[in-house]
Amino acid sequence: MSQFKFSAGPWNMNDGVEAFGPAVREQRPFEEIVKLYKDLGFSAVQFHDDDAVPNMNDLTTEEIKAEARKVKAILDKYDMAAEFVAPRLWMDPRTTDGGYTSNSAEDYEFAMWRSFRSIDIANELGTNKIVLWLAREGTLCAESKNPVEKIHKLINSINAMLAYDKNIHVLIESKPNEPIDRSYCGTIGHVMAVSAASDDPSRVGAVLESAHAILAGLDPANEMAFALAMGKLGSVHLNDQNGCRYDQDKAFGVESLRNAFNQVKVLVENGYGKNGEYVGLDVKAMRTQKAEVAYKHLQNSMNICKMLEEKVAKFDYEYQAKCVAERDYEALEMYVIELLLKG
Ligand code: 3MF
Ligand code: MG
Repeated sequence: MSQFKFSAGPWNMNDGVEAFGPAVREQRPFEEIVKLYKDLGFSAVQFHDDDAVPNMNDLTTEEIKAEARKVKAILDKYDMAAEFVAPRLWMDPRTTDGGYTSNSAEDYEFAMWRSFRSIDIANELGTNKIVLWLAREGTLCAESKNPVEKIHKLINSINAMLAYDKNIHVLIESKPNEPIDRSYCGTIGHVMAVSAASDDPSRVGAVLESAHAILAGLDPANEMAFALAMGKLGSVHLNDQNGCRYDQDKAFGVESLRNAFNQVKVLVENGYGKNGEYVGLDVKAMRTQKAEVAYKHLQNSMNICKMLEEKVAKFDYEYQAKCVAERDYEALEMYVIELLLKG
């Protein structure tokens, strides 16, 4: 039994398309994904704004809300919640240069329109969480933007969202690079600073994705710990990553088990989930995976998380204290490895 409630996004059931090759599997219809997630033991679905309302750019606000209500009915049918809505700004030709930090005033307006509509969609889906993965907020050409001005612009954009809806919480998902060269919000420390500088820090928190921390050369568990220490870890995207290469979104724990153990340990020790936070996954099926079994990356990630919860429950804090008192960290390290390798 897990103490956590799990969530995943529809994009985690993908068709295998990537930068070097086309789709290799059929995209499953949305309702089928919701049913599958329910059967796998998930409690909530994560949404991009256009996962919920695909053609939203062509619709009025009222039409967008009506479409979102149809999605809510599908969630209700399977007794599933919506965890968050994230404006997918990085997909539109109007945000090639970013949204909140774009050099084009018109593109900035579009980004804000999408953000406000994301809040409308979130309200219809019954969640007050907006996630900002700031995919293109930064530069491809370092000299193309004034970074200080743009960081103020980003904070002002978040303030506008907070003002638009007094109930909404904005969670920023840090990532140091990709698809751009240099991001403005690369780590949890950056997110905490933006939160502190906002009009209502109590409503601006963080999403930590394991792979994003690794890409920044940081330890995911310590990044989670930093946000937890500030009371601002609103969600996590558990996955794994083999070093500093392309963003892999591997199944949680398959690359570095000890790292994964420490992520689960810090979440358990700090009562993560007690305020309704979900353990979100952001994992990608290998392109080689056949369509019928292209959900195992999700199932495995959840099971690995649950197995690690059991390991955390077994963790001998008395022995840890003894090792710490004797400053015998070699013994403590060996204990952790044995805990993970032995039954
Ligand atoms: C990018 C990501 C994204 C975001 C998601 C929610 C596809 O590296 O991890 O997942 O998490 O879009 O904002
Ligand atoms: Mg993610």
